Amino acid sequence: MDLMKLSKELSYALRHAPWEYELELDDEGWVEIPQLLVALHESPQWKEVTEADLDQMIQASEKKRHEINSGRIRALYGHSTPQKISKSPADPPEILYHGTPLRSVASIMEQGLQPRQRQYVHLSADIDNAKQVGRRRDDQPVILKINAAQAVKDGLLFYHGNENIWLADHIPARYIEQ
Ligand code: HQG
Repeated sequence: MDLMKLSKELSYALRHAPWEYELELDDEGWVEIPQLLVALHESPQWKEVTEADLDQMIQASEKKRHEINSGRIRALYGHSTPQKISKSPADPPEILYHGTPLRSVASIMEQGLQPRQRQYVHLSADIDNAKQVGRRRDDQPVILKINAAQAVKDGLLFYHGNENIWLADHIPARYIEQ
């Protein structure tokens, strides 16, 4: 089974278009695995998929994009559905990073980091991860440094995505350094 393809399909279903699979995400983005399997089984390429395959898909992925708990599954970050997924605030590292193309930097330094199409701004816990994220759009991304410690002191909320990814509602430009 092509686990990478399965992961992409699940990201699409659980981050962007659950209604196409007749799924409804709860407040925290969870769906019941049996319901997800019913939807997947309608497609010929996924008609054999089991919960064990979903487990294996999560294990095999180099990025932790999904999690399973008590018979439910959810995407950990990346959502664009109209109903904002609720995340519990958590304490981020003092410095976070964000990789972006040079062409976006002037606008970011003016307006701050905005979630754009997604529900949250995505930040990286280390420079390597930020580079990887930025390279999706540009070979030579700019790595912006976010003063998360100061932002927390000032009352901004951060949320945990996975071990490398932190989320925020908006990062004002005063916390961003080039
Ligand atoms: C930019 C993938 C101009 C921002 C990745 C980024 C990540 C602005 C783009 C995760 C701006 C949004 C998320 C402003 C933000 N002016 N541009 N004021 N504010 N931007 O894809 O962080 O592999 O929604 O710099 O690896 O690139 O799918 O966010 O370039 O972890 O699991 O607007 O998605 O994960 O782009 O990526 P995105 P992102 P997966």
